[in-house]
Amino acid sequence: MRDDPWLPTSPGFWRSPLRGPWFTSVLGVVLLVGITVLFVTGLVSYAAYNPGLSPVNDKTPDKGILGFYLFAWPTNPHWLYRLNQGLHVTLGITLVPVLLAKLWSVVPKLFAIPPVRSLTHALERISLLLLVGGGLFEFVTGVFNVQLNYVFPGSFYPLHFYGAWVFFAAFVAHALLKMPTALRNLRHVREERNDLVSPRPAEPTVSRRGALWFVGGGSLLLFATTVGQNFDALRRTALLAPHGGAEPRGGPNGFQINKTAAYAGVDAAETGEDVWRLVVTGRTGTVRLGRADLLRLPLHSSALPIACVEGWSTSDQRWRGVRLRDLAALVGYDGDPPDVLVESLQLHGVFRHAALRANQVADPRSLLALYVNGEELSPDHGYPARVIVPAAPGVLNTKWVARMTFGDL
Ligand SMILES: Nc1nc2c(c(=O)[nH]1)N[C@H]1C(S)=C(S)[C@@H](COP(=O)(O)O)O[C@H]1N2
Ligand SMILES: [Mo]
Repeated sequence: MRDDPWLPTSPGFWRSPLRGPWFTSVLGVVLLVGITVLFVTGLVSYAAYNPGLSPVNDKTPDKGILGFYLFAWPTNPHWLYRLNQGLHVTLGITLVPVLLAKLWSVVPKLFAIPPVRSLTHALERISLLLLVGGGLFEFVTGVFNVQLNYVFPGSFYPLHFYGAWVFFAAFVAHALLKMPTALRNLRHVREERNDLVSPRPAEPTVSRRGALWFVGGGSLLLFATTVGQNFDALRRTALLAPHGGAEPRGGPNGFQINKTAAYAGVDAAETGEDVWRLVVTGRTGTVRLGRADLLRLPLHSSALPIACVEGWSTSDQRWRGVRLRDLAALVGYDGDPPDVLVESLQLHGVFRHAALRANQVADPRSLLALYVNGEELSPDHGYPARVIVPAAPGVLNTKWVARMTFGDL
């Protein structure tokens, strides 16, 4: 039965002459570098939410020891999140063909019998299960979040965060175990016999190098149709990105929109000059400001991008509005502003509110914006007022702001 070539448990069943230590090792080394970068940029991206600041930003229970590294997210340089997240998402998508090819190259091992030969072998197989399962899980949740526009509202972060730690732990163990073999395989292009090499290989239809070019070509194609979502001039080339394609409209407000006012259930009846009031609360009580009141405060400009966790971003837009720290000063915080909870007119949805840390409030470029690129905000970009903070992920830039509560959260 063991040698019945009709069963996947038989080594003779797997006939591709491409499989072998060299092919697997090349892909492994590419993933070693790529996945390490994905892991680091992913952890950094998670920190950017200030997840420890308030359950409003992130509800991951018991980040516990896995959250040991979290730090107060800085506001400099102002493109920090844009770069980090652009790298994370673009690289993740680019590596999909490499991951699939790597899994294909070792798939006979999945069917090897006996499934477990010894205790060490059992441990190795469990770590492989975590590695393959964890890897697929991270790539699938990541791609779904990007493509389907937050299919897991609120639960994506904990899933992707815990998954990343499980995956990376298995990945490190695997890399340490296999590194010496991989390096040896890369030096001796001549094939050693191992259990990846088919005992009765079929006629080759493509060389190993040709197959690698094929995988690399797939990666290049994905890269070329994704990376453009981070650059206004290239956006049209981002065919595979949900926020690629043409700009939404022309004009000053003609840049990417995450959720429209209609989607958020915010309608014109709530945002008109005579109904909308911004309610600001702090140490000295509450003040209510209409748009005309805000316009009488000192207005400032800052050039800042919108950079979404989904991996798309805009170039710098010119925002104009009231400094967050000036609003804090109105309710009793002169000089040293505290954290703030920002709530919007939107009644449902995880992004209807966000917490900002004191350093973000204090930055002179952080605004409650009323204008963008010389024009009033459009309804979809958050009219009558939205937050914009340097270096922060898009979700912290709350649109249709209704209420700001200053004080240590
Ligand atoms: N009230 C509210 N604010 C919000 C959101 C939302 O859904 N509701 N989406 C956020 C997200 S995820 C992003 S990326 C930015 C996008 O801003 P834009 O649509 O103006 O480009 O808005 C943020 N502000
Ligand atoms: Mo976003």
